[in-house]
Amino acid sequence: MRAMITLYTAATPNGHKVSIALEELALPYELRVLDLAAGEQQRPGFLAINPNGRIPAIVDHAAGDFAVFESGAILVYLAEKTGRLMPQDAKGRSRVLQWLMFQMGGVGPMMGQANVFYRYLPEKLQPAIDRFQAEGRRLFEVLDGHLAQHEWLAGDYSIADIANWAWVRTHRWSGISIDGLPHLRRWRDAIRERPAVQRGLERPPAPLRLAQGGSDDAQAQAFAERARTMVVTGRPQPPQET
Ligand SMILES: N[C@@H](CCC(=O)N[C@@H](CS)C(=O)NCC(=O)O)C(=O)O
Repeated sequence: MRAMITLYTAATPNGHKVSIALEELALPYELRVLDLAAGEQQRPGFLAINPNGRIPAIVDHAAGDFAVFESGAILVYLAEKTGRLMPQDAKGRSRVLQWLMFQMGGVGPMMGQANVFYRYLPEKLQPAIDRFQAEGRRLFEVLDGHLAQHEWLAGDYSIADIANWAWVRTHRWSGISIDGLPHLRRWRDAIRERPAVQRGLERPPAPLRLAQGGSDDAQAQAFAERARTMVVTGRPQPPQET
């Protein structure tokens, strides 16, 4: 039987946000894992689902094959579809959206650029590395300050926690320390314990070293090499549609 939802994804923080949410919501879904270094995200078939040529994206077969792209928009769609992981009153919903936007406009882009300049580009542009790592650290301090007073980012555990957590867990890969941020660490550890989160990180499996930040083992080097190919070529040639 066909799953309710198809998730187009890869083993990245933005992809894992959605697989974790789907696991938390216990929605039946199937994975289509795209090879980003090979440019599968630029195939016409996928561009019809996400014209931006990026993962993640979903197609909801239970809603007339409705396609959604942008990880934040997907999380909101899933929360609204199920009435879970986000309150329905205006203020509660707004609190969740504030911390979701904080991740989408801040944590994700800053850590993403830190990864590009710190890990992937062959040239080491130190001012760029410093800028993105410092801004990432500043955002972590904002999270830590808020979590000093609150168990979760916005009321109960929500899509805002999932979105931020999927990036924060990879802080070592971006070269950004969480030393001296005990509340962020407490929250990071608590979310990591959730069975649905652990299942979501397996779909597809997170590269071990992405979270641990080591660069000296073969797995980390292979991951960085593939990401470098994608960043340097900018727009990989799409393989033949199959
Ligand atoms: N704002 C987008 C970002 C999506 C994004 O950048 N996805 C990356 C993987 S995390 C990707 O597909 N990269 C492929 C490429 O750069 O060609 C979202 O949150 O969905």
